[in-house]
Amino acid sequence: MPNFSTSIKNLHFDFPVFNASGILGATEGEIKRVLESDAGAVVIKSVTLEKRPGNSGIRFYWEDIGSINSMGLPNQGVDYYCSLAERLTKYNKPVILSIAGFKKDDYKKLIVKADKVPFSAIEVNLSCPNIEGKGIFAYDFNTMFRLLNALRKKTKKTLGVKLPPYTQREQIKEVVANFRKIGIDFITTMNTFPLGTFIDWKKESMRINPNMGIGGLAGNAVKPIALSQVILFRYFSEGKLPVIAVGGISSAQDIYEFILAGASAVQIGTALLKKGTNIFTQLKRDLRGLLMEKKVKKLSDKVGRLKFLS
Ligand code: RRO
Repeated sequence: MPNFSTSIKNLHFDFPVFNASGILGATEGEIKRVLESDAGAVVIKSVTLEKRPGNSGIRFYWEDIGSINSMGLPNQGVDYYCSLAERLTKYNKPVILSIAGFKKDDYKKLIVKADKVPFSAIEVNLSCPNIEGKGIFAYDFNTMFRLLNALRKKTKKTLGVKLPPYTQREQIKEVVANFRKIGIDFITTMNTFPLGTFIDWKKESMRINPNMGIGGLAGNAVKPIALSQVILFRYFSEGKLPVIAVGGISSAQDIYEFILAGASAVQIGTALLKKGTNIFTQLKRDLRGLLMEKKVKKLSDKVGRLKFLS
C-alpha cells in the first residue's frame, strides 16, 4: 500500500489533499464536514476582524472550463473561528486559519488573535481579488515584504502566504528571496486569477453581479498557470520554500502532476464545490491506484521530481 504522507514543519498530512480556503470552511459545520471526510487537513475561509456578509447578488458561476467568483470575503469574523480552535484539535489533522485584511493593521490584529489559539498554522491571504477599490497586496512587493516581516515577529506558528499568479519569472525569484529572509514557512499558490469572467450570450449579460461581473477565475482553466507557479517557486527556492498547490486540481493525475512539479500538498477548490467531500475518498482511491501502477511506494519521494527536457 503506498504511503501518502508528507509534512511541512509541524503540519503532518497523512493524505496531503484538502480544501482550498473559501471552499467549505466558513462555518463550524462545514469545517467539521471536511475534517470528518478523507481530507488530510482543513483550511478555514479567510477571516476578517469583523463578520462580513460578502458581496451581494450572484457571486459564483461555473462551467466545465472553470469557475469565477466574487464572494467578497463572507465570513463570521475572527473571534468565531478562534472560539472553535480547541474543539477542532480532536480530529488530529492540521487546521490552518487563513487571514485577510483591508489594511496592514488588520493583519497585525488578526495574527495576534490567531496566535493565542491552537491552530496548526496561519495562511496569510495577500491575494483576494474581489475587494472593490483595494489592490492585491501580493503585487505590491514593498508593502508585502514589510507586512510579512512584522507578522513574522508576532507569531512562532507555522506561517504561510497565499499568493496570486505571477506573470514573470523575476517576480517569483524576488518573492522567494525575500520570503526566505523573512522566515516564511510555506507558500500556497495560486489564488484565483484576479480578472476572469463568463458571459451569457443569450441574455447578453454578465454571469455574476459584483464588480462588473468580473472576478477570480479558478478550475480547469487555470491549471497550466498554477503548475508553472509551483515549478518556478520550487526552482528558485531550490526546494527550500515548501509549496502547497491549488488551481484546477480535480483528479489523481492532477495531484501527481502537482507533486512532481514540487508541491508538498494540494488543495481542491472548484472540484470540491462541484462534487462535495466525497471527492477526497475518490481521490484517495484513485491516487492509490495510480501510485501502485507506477510502483511508487512513497508519494513524498516524488515531490519535485519532474524531468526537464534538454
Ligand atoms: O472571498 C472572496 O471573494 C475570495 C477570496 Br478572500 C480569495 O482569496 N479568492 C477568491 O477567489 N475569492
